[in-house]
Amino acid sequence: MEDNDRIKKILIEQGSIGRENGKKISSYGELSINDGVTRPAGTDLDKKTRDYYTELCKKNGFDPFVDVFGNIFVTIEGTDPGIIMMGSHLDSVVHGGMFDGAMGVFSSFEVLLRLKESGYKNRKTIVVAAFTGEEGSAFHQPMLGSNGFTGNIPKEKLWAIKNRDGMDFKSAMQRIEYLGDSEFPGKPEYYLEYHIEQGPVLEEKKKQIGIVTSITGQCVLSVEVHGTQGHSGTTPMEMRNDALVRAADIIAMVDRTAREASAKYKNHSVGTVGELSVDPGRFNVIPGYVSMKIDLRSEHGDSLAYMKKGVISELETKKNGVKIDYTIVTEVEPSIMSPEVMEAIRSSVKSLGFSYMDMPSGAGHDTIPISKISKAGMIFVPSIKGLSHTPLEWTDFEDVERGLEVLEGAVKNLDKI
Ligand code: HGY
Ligand code: MN
Ligand code: MN
Repeated sequence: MEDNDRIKKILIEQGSIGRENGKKISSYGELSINDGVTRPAGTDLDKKTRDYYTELCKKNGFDPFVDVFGNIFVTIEGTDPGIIMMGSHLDSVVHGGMFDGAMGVFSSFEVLLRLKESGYKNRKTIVVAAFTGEEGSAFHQPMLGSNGFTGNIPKEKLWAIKNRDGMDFKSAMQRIEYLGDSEFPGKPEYYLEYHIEQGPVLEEKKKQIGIVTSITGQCVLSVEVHGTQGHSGTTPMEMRNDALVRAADIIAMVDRTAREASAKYKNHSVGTVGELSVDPGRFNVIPGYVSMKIDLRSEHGDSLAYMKKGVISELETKKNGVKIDYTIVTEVEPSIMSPEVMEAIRSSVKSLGFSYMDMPSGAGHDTIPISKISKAGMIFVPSIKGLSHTPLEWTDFEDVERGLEVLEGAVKNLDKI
């Protein structure tokens, strides 16, 4: 297996965009927890990454198409009907790594280049998509571009979604000059997403490739706790309506319910409160207001429902004299991958002789909405120590190359159908 320098060079270059110190990192040992990648959708750093990608496409003879959601598409037209699409996202979480999403987009483009350079005669049209705002790190909604592309969120509603600075999606994408004036013509018959595992399983099981069976179900709730702001010195304990104390109850309850669900259903159920803001957030003021997001996930619908029920009953319990408002930001059942696409991936892995295993995905992906309109599958490669959504996220370039070759083989297998 040749270690293709081109994709390695590109991943190292793009990995410096949005990194605090702008360093080009070429090995795991060079990573620092204090030096992550931050490229939220619609920001200047998102633009810089998009510009880097579109320049790469143009330099190689492609003409990128940008749709009304800022999704970027490059295409090799086929002679027969049907679209095979490969895709992922270029945006990142705040203070994250350089592989989540980006590895999939740049590797999918590398596959397109290899098909073109080898003179491969594709029957179906083959497309690479870079979807906008998968992470939800700028806007209060994840998987923006793929939800727009599939019609899961109507255009006008999606365009009006605001980011954390209060700017709506349409204005933010116009500002970075990535808002097209039409939708991409056509929907994929087959969709493949190549992605890092973001968990410890492949490394633990010593497997080179993961063939995804399903993607976790998810329920994200946005919660506001309204208490009474006051003086931390003069206000007696029995007179307080402390918003942060009530929020602490809820956080502990989310953790407890997820552990209960994992034990009760013997599966991978998780609950997290990773985003919280306290107002006014000073040591000598009783917190009057807390806003936070609750992220519940499970590979099975019944355990997700168990957690959601428990959390909502806690949110609706009157305590501490505070008022709680909540909305459900996203709610999606587990997404089952297409057996036909899984088979195309499996036969590609076998012909390459790599070790592999079938596995669920605990992370969400653009494949979730896309799998509702097409036959979809995902290819995973190992994450060192299972780390992701952290500056220490890393995948060896030999693994990147292996997954890329599996992707190319799977595309060719689907093209034969
Ligand atoms: O949150 C997720 O699982 C994905 O990385 N956006
Ligand atoms: Mn991702
Ligand atoms: Mn992610």
